[in-house]
Order: sequence, then C-alpha cells, then structure tokens
Amino acid sequence: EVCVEPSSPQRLSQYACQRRTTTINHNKIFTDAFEVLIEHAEFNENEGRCLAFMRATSVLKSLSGAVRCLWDLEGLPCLGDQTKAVMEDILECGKSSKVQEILSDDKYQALKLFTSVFGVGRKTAEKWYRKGYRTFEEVLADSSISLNKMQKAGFLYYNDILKGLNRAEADVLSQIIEKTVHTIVPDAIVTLTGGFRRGKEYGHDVDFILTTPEQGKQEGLLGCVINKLRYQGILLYHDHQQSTFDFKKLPSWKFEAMDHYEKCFLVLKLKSDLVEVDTRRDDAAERDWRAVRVDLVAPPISHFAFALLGWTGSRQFERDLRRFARHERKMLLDNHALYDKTKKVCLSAKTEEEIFAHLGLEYIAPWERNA
Ligand code: DCP
Ligand code: MG
Repeated sequence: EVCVEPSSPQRLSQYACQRRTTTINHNKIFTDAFEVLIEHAEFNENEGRCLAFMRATSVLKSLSGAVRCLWDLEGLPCLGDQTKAVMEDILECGKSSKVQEILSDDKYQALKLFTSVFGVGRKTAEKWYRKGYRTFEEVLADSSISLNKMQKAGFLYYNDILKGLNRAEADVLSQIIEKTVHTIVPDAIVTLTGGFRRGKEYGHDVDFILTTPEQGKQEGLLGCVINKLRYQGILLYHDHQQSTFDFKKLPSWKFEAMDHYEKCFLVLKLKSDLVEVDTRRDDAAERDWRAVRVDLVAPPISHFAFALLGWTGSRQFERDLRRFARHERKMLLDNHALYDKTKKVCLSAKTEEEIFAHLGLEYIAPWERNA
C-alpha cells in the first residue's frame, strides 16, 4: 500500500483509479483544449499522443483547484513537456495556438462533423472526407454512398441525439425502462449506469444494466423489452446484439471496444407530457417528443459487478483500472472478470467493493470516477 509521511502532501497517483474525481472540474480551460488535441490525435491514429493527453486531462480534472502557473504542476504525474507547453500558452494568452490551428483545420472540422452522427466512426468519416465532402448535404447527395441502418437513424434524428439528455430526462427514462422490464420479469434488477451514475448532469445517452436474481433468466429479456417498447410506440431504432459471452474465457488484456454481453443500442421517443422535454427543433414541425439514445446491457447476475464497474466509466477510469491491475497486481480485468495471473484463478465478486478489494485498491464511489 502507498505509505505517506504525515508531513508530506500525498503524491497524486499516475492511475485514475487511485484518485477521486468528481464532476467539478476547476481546470476546464485546459481540459477543453486537451480534448481537441485528443480528438485530433485520434483522427490521425496517433495513439501515443492520444494517451498522453488523455492522462494529462484526467490528472487536471482530479485537482481541487485551478492551476494558476506552471509551478502548480510541480510533482504532478502524467504531465510532460508537450502538455506543459500547451498549458503555458493558455496561461499566457488565454488560448493555445496549437489548438486554434486544429480548430480551423479543414480535415479536423469535417471529421468532427461526420463523427458527430450516430453510427459514423472515424473510418467512414475519413472516407467521406477523401471523397471531397465537407457537409452532410454533400454526403447525402452522393447516391453511391449507402448508409447502414444505424447511420440512417443518425441522420434522421441528428439534432435530437446531438442534444443529449439532462438528469430529469434520464430519470423519466429510468421509470419507463423499469416499468417495461418489470412487466416481463417482475423481480428483474434495473440499474442506471454510465455518466448519470457518476452524477453527471448531462449525457449523450442513458445506459442501463438489466439482470435477474435467478442466474440465466436474463436470457431473452432484451428481445422482450424491445417488443414492449415497440408496442408502446416509442421505439425508433434498435440494434440488438446477441451474447457472445464465454464463461471459460480469460479477461482480455486489451481495452476492448465492446464486451460480450447481450446488449441493445436504442433510439427512443421521449414524450414531452412526461417531463419538460425540450422538443424545439429548427428543422421540423412541432412535435411532442424528442429522440434520445439509450443503451441496455444484460449480463448474468454472476457477472453483474464486473459489468457495472465496466459500464460506469469514465473511460479513463476504466483504462487505468485495467492498467493498474496488469502492471501493479499481475491481474487481468475486463467487463466480465478478474484473473490473477500469479495464482492462476478468476476472482469472483458480487459487488464493486469486492473488486476494488481484490485489486488492493481503496474503494472509489461512482461520483468520484469522473476521471
Ligand atoms: N464503455 C466501455 N466500453 C465501451 C463503451 C462504453 O467500457 N465500448 C463504458 C465506459 C463508459 C460507459 O461504458 O463510461 C458508458 O459509455 P458512454 O459512451 O455512454 O459514456 P458515458 O455514459 O460515460 O458518457 P456520456 O455522457 O457521453 O453518455
Ligand atoms: Mg452514457
């Protein structure tokens, strides 16, 4: 365990899973700039640079006050010369010339716009950019481009989805999902996860974990939920992915794109008579609903704690949990399991607290995981 002398201030860990990060960010002026640099590095597939800026951003988010000068950074982990140079620029001029340059870059602007569509990833955006397109109109006018079902929904509900949801709207959706699930399996467990579980006020979607007290009874639940939502007339889009989960498989050491649980990505109608939903749009007639993104994932109860820990995020918190497990404990962690490579055993857990304990980590509450 970390031993701290009483007189010395505790050194901040290089791992986000050993820091407490609430939604209050005193260094937004810097982290906003870094978000641009991260996205730019992502677009250019510069993984190293991407990771460096993500770690620096996460450290700044965990600080209890604003950085006023470069001296304030003394002793902080994950802040290299590149990140410090950007921060110095911001401290001196109020903005970073590097960031300004990227923001006015033609390719960055196009990729940023295209990837803001639900279902459009970096590769597709790049393809459209290389065809010379810079606007949605140009993309949609090209009849040789065939959009998949997800992208069609992405364009159809673009403004709604871009808007995201607030806490009150997420709560209304929780009630809808809970009620729907309970008509199918009365004792099913519905848990709000993702950013809203971390106490965020806004989110781009709402994430739920559904499971059942009886092992295995969650199988087939999502299909029934989708049917019920369709019957209620609020299902606008669904992508139902069957489970590819294998109980015998060891945790992946990579920060995988997706876990193997049965899940569905949805677009639902959120009606304005249920909550004060802002349904104003510039491109459509008056409606009494807005399209919102919802993700449902259904792990078996035996793996609920791992799924919950994995889906609560933040992404950086997850990344560092896995990195910590691997480098500091010789263990493999993913959304399904924790494997001790020394003892050659999988460590089971019923709660998140047990997983932190297995890892020899102090428990970090969900609202402190906004790394
Ligand atoms: N997650 C993951 N792997 C994925 C997708 C998500 O581990 N491929 C985890 C980390 C995320 C959480 O699930 O924090 C929820 O994903 P979201 O994309 O919904 O992210 P948030 O809920 O944190 O933020 P937002 O407010 O944008 O929805
Ligand atoms: Mg979310």
